[in-house]
Amino acid sequence: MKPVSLIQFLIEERRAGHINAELSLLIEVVARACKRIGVATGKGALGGVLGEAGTGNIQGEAQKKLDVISNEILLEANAWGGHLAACASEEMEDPQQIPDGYPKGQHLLLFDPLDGSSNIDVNISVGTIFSVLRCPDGVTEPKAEHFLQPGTTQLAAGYVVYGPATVLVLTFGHGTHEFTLDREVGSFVLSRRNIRIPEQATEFAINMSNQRHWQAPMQRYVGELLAGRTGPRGKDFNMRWVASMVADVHRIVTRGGVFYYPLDAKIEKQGGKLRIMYEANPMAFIVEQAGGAATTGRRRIMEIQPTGLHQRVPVFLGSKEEVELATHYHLEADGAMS
Ligand code: AFP
Repeated sequence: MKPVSLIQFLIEERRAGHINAELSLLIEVVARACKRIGVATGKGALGGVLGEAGTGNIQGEAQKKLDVISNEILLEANAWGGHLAACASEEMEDPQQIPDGYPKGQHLLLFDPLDGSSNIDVNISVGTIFSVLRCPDGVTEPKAEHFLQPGTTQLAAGYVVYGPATVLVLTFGHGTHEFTLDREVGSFVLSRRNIRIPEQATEFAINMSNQRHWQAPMQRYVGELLAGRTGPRGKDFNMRWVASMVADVHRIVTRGGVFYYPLDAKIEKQGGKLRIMYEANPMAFIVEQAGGAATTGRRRIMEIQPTGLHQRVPVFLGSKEEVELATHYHLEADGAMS
């Protein structure tokens, strides 16, 4: 079969009526920016890009040089194309407006420019996550409140993993598709169409060092996974934790499994670890479109009405039956299962 490039795929999606020309251009621009981020991360120590930037982001987290570089690459690439009304990023407190003199479009873009960046200095996969929303009608200078739309309204979501290969995973709400970067040619090529995540899992991803802080239903659920064949689940489970969400989710999108960042006593006040607008929602959209599920442990992530641009939520995602069981244990413990 002849390879299908990302550009060809986007034309097909336009013809099928799934996206318009502006959204197609937006995705092309984001993909091009991600190729540049991939080049920057790929240089490693030789590019002088490793280590701390010496600054902190809005969440009070130390920024790596590559966090700052990746953010600038995405902002710059998207400023002039005429497809965006504004951008918002993990690295900036407020949305970034389109500079004067450039045309504005209908879309809002949110991104985590370099997720998993604490892994960069040890040469472990990192990635970019993005989500696209429609700018509300009549809004010419979008503010944070205009981005606060539930995940169900996303027009597109994707991530790029910068690993041994650079891989883009994308959804417009008509299935989840994977593209692999052909580095010689410089173009993303369709490598899997309509990905399906197996409904059952034998692999789970969680940071076990937080175990003592977890709530009782999480203790029960993971306890049963660890008990394996001799416990109530009657089968053995394997465990993986890369600590780059993109890499952990990509494993699930490739061979199934589940990913959990639950609420625990340490992070209870902040509502969770992962950010809803540019981590949880886009990943939930991608996973659901591949037949998986994504909840907070209590409710579907994409139905939450966000209240802040940098709001955090607990995240349970991946193989449907497993996420449903973990969610069931939480609701049962809350007494919500009458
Ligand atoms: P960094 O971008 O600061 O490395 O954080 C990565 C992340 O947001 C997500 O990609 C991981 O799943 C999660 O944090 C890892 O968190 P722990 O370090 O608490 O395991």
